[in-house]
Amino acid sequence: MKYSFIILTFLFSLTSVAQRQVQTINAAWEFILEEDNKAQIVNIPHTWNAEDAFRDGKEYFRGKGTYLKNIFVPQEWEQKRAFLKFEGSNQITTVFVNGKKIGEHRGGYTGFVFDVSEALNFGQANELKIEVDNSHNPDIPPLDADFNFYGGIYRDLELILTNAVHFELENEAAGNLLIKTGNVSAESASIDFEARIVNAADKRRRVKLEVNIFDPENKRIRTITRELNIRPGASNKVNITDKLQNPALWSPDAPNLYKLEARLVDRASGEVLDDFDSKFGLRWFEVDTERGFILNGEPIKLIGANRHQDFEGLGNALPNSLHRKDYEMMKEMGSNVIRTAHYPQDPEVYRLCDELGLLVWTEVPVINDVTDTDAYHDISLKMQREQILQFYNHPSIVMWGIMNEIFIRLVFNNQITEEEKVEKIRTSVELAEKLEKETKRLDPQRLSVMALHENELYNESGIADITDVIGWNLYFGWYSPGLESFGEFLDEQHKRYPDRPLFISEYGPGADVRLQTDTPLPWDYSEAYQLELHRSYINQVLERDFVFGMTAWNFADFGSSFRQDAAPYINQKGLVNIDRSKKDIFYYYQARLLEEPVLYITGEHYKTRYPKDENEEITITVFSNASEVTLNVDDREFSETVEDGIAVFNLLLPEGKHRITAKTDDLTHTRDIEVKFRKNMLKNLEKEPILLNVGAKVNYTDPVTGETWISDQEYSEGEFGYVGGEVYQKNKSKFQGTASDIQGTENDPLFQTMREGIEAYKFDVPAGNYRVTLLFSEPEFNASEENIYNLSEAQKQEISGLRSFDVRINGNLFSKDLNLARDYGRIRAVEKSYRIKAGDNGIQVEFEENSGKSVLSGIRLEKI
Ligand code: GCB
Repeated sequence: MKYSFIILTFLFSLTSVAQRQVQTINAAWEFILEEDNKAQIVNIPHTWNAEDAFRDGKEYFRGKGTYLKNIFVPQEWEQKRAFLKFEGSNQITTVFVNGKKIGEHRGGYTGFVFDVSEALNFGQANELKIEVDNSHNPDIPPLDADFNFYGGIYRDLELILTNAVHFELENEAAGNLLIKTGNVSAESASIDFEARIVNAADKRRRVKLEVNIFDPENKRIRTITRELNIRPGASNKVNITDKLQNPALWSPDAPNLYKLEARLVDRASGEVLDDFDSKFGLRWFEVDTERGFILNGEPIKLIGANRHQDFEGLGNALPNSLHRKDYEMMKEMGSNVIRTAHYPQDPEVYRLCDELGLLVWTEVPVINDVTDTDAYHDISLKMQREQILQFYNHPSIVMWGIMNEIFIRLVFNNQITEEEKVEKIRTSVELAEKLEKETKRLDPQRLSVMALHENELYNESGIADITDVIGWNLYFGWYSPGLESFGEFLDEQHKRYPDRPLFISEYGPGADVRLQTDTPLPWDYSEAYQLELHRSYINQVLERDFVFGMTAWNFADFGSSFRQDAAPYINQKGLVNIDRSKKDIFYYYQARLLEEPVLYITGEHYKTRYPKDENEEITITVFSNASEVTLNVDDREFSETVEDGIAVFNLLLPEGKHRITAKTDDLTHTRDIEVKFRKNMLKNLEKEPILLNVGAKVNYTDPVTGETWISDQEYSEGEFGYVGGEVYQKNKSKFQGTASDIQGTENDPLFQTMREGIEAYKFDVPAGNYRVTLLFSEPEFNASEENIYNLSEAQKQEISGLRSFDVRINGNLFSKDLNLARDYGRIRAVEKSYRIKAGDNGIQVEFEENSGKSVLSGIRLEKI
């Protein structure tokens, strides 16, 4: 054997009870990544992309990883059946036992089970080898998406031991047995339990199936038995139906759960051969365009969030406790609905949604594009079957999603011919029809749904008419202009398709807690703009009964390797950060959604304010669901009425520290803030440097140093500021600045925004010694990763021609022919400090262009 193994011995007590044994085998696997071929010991849940997806962007490793482990198999197992159960492994998983291939599973988001019994050697060590491959595969969804396809066995791995006679495990349901509930009303509910029993022994077995049902108080309310004779090698299906009177209904407010326990008993010996249990819930629902979503006869507006399954530092390999934390937080936020975008999530997730009372839209990862092959279509269907069968019993699930934005690649592909386009549409519509049919065949009761992006093609192609309901992913106020256009779009859709129940499956802007302002704008990544957009969307949905709900994009920031937002490789549309610390907007949802009193002064990341002087107001925003909020600032008191969960206080405050206390009848919340006047900054230079976020309208706070780089300002006499130039905007993008991963810094937003063509930066300081630090980065040159010395003459010429300027401070030429691209390379943070002796004319930093335009990203002035 090539590698040294850790031998694991399982200590089963096989003598007394002989029913099913389930245990995780997560610990200490030897792991080798194809890329480096070095062995290491890892624990499952595991991914090999937890770091590189956030470091290397699109280049994160997609390929093969191999997991190895030796397990000791006792002689007693010879009479048993042994299974490996994967809750999820991305994306092709191949299992070998003692060198023999057992099977392969394709698809990274659903569970699967392999029967390994025949390959085991008893009374000795057995080698388990699991190969996992997350390479791009044109036949496996997702083909392309705005999230990372982290490779590895990233959910729990279990070893299951059963008797020869057992409930079926090795099928698409991965061991789940279906509990179908029907005709649910306040008076009664019918239950149909479907068990499939396998006899892997070589003789006929006489068994008894015993089913017990427990009510939400855990009181046994039913015992039903069936006697069966099962031929060797056969699998028998048994249905047990029952009717319950006056059921305790399941709902977000009262998530009542029943439990079903099934046991297989040997009729001769009385030995328990296998067991299965599952919770289930009783509720009914419908949706219509007039009254919205109706749960147990009552209309309920669905408001919540989407959720991706990754976490800072862990990729997608989360312990159950972190899944739990997310869902508890979403409940705490006031959500009653969750979309598990864009794929089935950990089984723990659905259990939690049942327990917490969160309605669920869960979907298969058929997203952005479709491959026109049988293989692709078939695996999409298989994924949907696995999803439905594995999570069938969860009362929280109300919608099965079949696709997300399936035309988005097509729409943005300008290389595609008209003919190819027609073919793409045809295969996508065909797949949607097949998925719809399969979904309804397996579960006629729940709603089918697909999510669309803002494009007419969904209507024209007819794809939007396939599922029961439609979800629109709408980004007005972000990718498309105008917050109000959101409602107009919905009204227009409703007018044209009055019978289509609509849901807003995604909306939201990027927001980075390091960026703050009182005067927000789209694409400034400020928390204030995030509030503006969410407020407007909630209002516009609440005004429209034909929209039955909405889920914000996204609950948490998540990894996306191609993204170049304010924080590179992270989609920052989260209501909480990727480490789950809360953004202010989280509390806003509480104020809008919770019944219990809420009061929160915003600005957890905005504690220092920089008005010009005592005549410029600062804004204190308070969230509450009371009708009025009182604010005590030092010894003064203000009152404001609450509108849409917000009380806005525009205050003139003196310089210094202030304690702010907000009060409602029920609650008090206090926050300390500090006010610093810009007009006094030059005077205060002895104590504190001036830091400017040049070319930006937002303040940037460096979380490591705690320093704030204040928004830029134009020079006026006696003050400081820029002269000339304009805010840099790359390729007319919406984002002001260059949305890039700036090399050599964690302070990307500071270097992403800049002023171009700037003539000077001036500070009217008194005479003295100063240090001026200039922050630059070349925004244009980001095509080549090449080492500057390897470039061809032509490339060198091109770079040299980009921009060159001289930096002169108080008349002294400090930097001649500063050529950022040539001297430092692509989008890289460059800081240069200069010591200055200022006379009576203050400090003037001048930029003289030799070719192209000058740029400046930031400036720091210190007295020394
Ligand atoms: C969408 C996609 C989602 C993206 C999101 C965004 O419409 O469905 O996967 O992450 O937009 O942030 O652009």
